[in-house]
Amino acid sequence: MNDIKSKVEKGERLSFEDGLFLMNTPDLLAVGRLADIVRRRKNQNRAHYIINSHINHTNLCVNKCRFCAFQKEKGTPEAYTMGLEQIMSEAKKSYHPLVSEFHIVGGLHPDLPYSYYRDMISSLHSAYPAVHLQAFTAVEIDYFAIISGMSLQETLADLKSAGLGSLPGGGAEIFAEKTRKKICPDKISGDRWLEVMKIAHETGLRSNATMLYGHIESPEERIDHLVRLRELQDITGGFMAFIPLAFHPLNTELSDRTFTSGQLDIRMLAVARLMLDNFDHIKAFWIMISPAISQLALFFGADDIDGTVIEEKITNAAGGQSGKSLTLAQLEGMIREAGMESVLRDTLYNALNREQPALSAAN
Ligand code: V47
Repeated sequence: MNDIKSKVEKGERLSFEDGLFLMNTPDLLAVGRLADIVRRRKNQNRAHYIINSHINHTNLCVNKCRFCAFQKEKGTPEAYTMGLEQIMSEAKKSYHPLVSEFHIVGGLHPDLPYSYYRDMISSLHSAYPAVHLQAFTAVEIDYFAIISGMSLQETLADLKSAGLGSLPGGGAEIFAEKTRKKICPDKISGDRWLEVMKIAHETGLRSNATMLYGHIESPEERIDHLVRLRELQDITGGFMAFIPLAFHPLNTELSDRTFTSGQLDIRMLAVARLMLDNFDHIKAFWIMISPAISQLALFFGADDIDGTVIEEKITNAAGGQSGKSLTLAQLEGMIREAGMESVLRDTLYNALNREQPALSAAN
């Protein structure tokens, strides 16, 4: 631990072995103290939150991931696909002038044409030009390239010209091939996920990155995942935030697994903060790990607790207990009570003026 401490204090990069040690040491508080040094170096006393709304346009998906409770079969009672009008009406329902982001993720629908996704983006962008559209994981982008017959570059550039602002970090799951094949055999490989992100960054679209943990992955695979993200970030610098996603087992094919523990949730965030020395932000997504643990995470490397969210369906389908939305006052209260300065941000981490958000930063 002393070796690692000295590297952190000098701002030196940690090795794979260092990461594994941090993943396994019983001294969680020591890991947290080191993560807090990096957090403060990068973000001082600031903790970020955003006023956003999630739109999940369809739960039909040709990938049948074993960890997913959101995916439904065509023709079953719970299957749904929103038409463009319904998407616009969902957006209208959740919109108010403080909303700065629509976060849009859906399944890989078996039949919809590429024009559905392009129209969704251009219609939302025309109706809400000041709202940043963070939409479509790398997995969805790869699928759109297939159904449209365009290259990845063309697909991304086309969506960007329609109004796409950035990519969320989903679909990364765990990169390690053996485990990835077991939990999501139909999904694109980890290497392909990284390739899509590389091209997105080269196209001028920034993105987030995630990792699904707490299923059947090993500590080595978690560190391998972080190292691969760090390597791509060295090349492109396009990632904004890393978000560890805690596996929720209910209604999934891995329902014999337990929910993640508080110590693992906190440790994952702290180790990510220490390993991802080239990421500016580590996000504790309260929907996945509860508002209480997210608040504690601010002492263990996290500088962001995501947002109001309004309605999220993916975690909810798999037994999420944290509810569907938090108010602005609740998010601010959590941060202030932790002794930090709450910063209302937009998707790209520009600070917004709470009274006049639309005037304070350009999307
Ligand atoms: O890719 C699916 C995960 C992701 C389960 O970029 C599950 O800011 C837990 O990526 N238990 C989609 N997780 C959501 C996502 C996301 C969320 C919040 C913020 C951002 C961001 C991105 O949800 C999927 C998958 O990894 N997921 N099923 C489950 N049972």
